[in-house]
Amino acid sequence: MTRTLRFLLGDQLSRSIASLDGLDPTLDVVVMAEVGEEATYVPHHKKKIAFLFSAMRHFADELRGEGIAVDYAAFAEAGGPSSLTEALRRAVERHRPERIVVTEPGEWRVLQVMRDWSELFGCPVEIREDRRFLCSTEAFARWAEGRKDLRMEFFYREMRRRTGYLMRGRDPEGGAWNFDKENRKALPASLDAPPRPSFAPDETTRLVLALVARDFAEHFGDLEPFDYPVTRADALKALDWFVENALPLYGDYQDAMRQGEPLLFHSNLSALINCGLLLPAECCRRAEDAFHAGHAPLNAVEGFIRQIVGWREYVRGIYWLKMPDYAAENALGADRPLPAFFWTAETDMNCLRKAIGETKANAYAHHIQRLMVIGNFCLLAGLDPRAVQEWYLLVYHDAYEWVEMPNVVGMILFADGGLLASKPYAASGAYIDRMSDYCNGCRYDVKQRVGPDACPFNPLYWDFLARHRKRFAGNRRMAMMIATLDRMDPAQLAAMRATADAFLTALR
Ligand code: FAD
Ligand code: DLZ
Ligand code: SF4
Repeated sequence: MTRTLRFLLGDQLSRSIASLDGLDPTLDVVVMAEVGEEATYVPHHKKKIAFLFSAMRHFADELRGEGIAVDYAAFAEAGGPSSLTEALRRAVERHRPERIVVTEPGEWRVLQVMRDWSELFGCPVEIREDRRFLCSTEAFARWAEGRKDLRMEFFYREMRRRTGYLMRGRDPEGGAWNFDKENRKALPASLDAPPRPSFAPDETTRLVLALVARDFAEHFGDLEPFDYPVTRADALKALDWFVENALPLYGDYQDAMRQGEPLLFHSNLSALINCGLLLPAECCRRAEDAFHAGHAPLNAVEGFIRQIVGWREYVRGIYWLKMPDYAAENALGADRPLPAFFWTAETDMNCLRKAIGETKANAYAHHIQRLMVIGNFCLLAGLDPRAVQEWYLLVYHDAYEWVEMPNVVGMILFADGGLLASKPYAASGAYIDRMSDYCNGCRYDVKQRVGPDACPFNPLYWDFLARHRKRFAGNRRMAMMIATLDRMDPAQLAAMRATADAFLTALR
């Protein structure tokens, strides 16, 4: 007899996840399933599917190693369960449980489905809080209630107080909450990024790689080489490596970009945290310990902790606060389809060629590539928010709607009209030139603003400001840019706008 079925989703691979609380190995069964619907509701990058299926299989083996019964459905195109609901229906028929226990899912879409399960299966379904997050959706809603301004910075301070990270009593370590001003250095040519550890595929991963090559051949991205950690033990090694080798310079060069160096000093831990192999709290604690041990400076550790207890928790709060309407936001009325080079990386714009090419190869790009290169282009070119959301959700190994959507809708596209960002993250080519070496290898000239050789970011930037002048005129943080726009020689502005128009018309 089975007392409780505990259904674990592919991004819930933590031994301390709430749905495993109170598990009785003599009576309970854990259910896990690789299903086509989750892999194809957007056609995820091949590496993301391989990573998750392999991590799921390893996690199931670890549970079995503890003597826990796991009913695992491996992916099968014919005959296998096609959806989470179908997988659970079959498991309920097999085990006839007294109840089902799950942890709340990361996506609104899945929560709607989960809420129907009890009636569908005639069995009580308990949906438990996802305690991996340091702020529950209810606590976030309480924080947001009645506030006019939902800026991340205010939320972050409260999270610092609540968690105690980098606090001295009631005051922040170092006398300030945020050391971002120190975190915008350009990378010196003489400084090399530290070599990364590689995690060679074992037999389980090799089987998954063969499956993905066969059944998801049409999906975006390169499947191999694949060297990602897929177990808790290897994820911990990746965290150790980061804290030891990259964290000390993480802050200084957080915004820098270099050709051929996709990671620089970034952690590459997001996919591991999001699927449960690492806990956000343990990553912050490790970074904080490195600060107290004198191994990493405050600007690096504060910057890293802010990304996790600040941005990561904040975007999740915004997602659950604003869904389902958030998905359809389009405050700037953008409607241009994605250009073909988003899938091929074949463009003369070197920064985009590199950032999209690395995305295709690695299912990863670091934050500034996502925000200030690809995102900046999406904003300035007026790309359709729904198409941009889908692209970001399918190309990155760490992408789930709860984190992807606010970053796209709020952070890069300003499609929520300024709920998340106080001003759009719009920049001309000069920003990319300052923070990277991309412009050296580009067929466009970053100094030019007009004509066929002008860096497209320059005319697009001014055209964007001119197009939305009325909306941004009232925004204090945009005052300088609007004043520069207003002072511009009308003939020069017209020439730039014609250059932008010619570029956009030629986009396919
Ligand atoms: P690091 O620079 O080492 O940062 C440390 C950790 O902080 C990350 O692992 C991540 O957990 C967290 N973090 C940093 N920035 C953010 C942020 N803005 N929002 C949430 N968490 C953050 N991150 C995802 O995990 N999944 C996504 O689908 C995703 N989509 C994004 C889409 C856009 C348009 C943008 C601008 C950002 C997106 N991010 C997303 C946030 C961020 O770019 C990635 O978390 C980061 O690049 C992952 O690399 P890393 O682990 O090396 O990060
Ligand atoms: C992303 C993903 C993929 C590709 N495949 C599966 C799967 O086969 N089975 C599963 O349980 N979960 C998968 N996931 C993760 C889910 O999409 C994720 O749990 C939901 O989007 C909620 O965050
Ligand atoms: Fe990108 Fe413009 Fe620099 Fe080319 S010149 S790499 S398009 S910013």
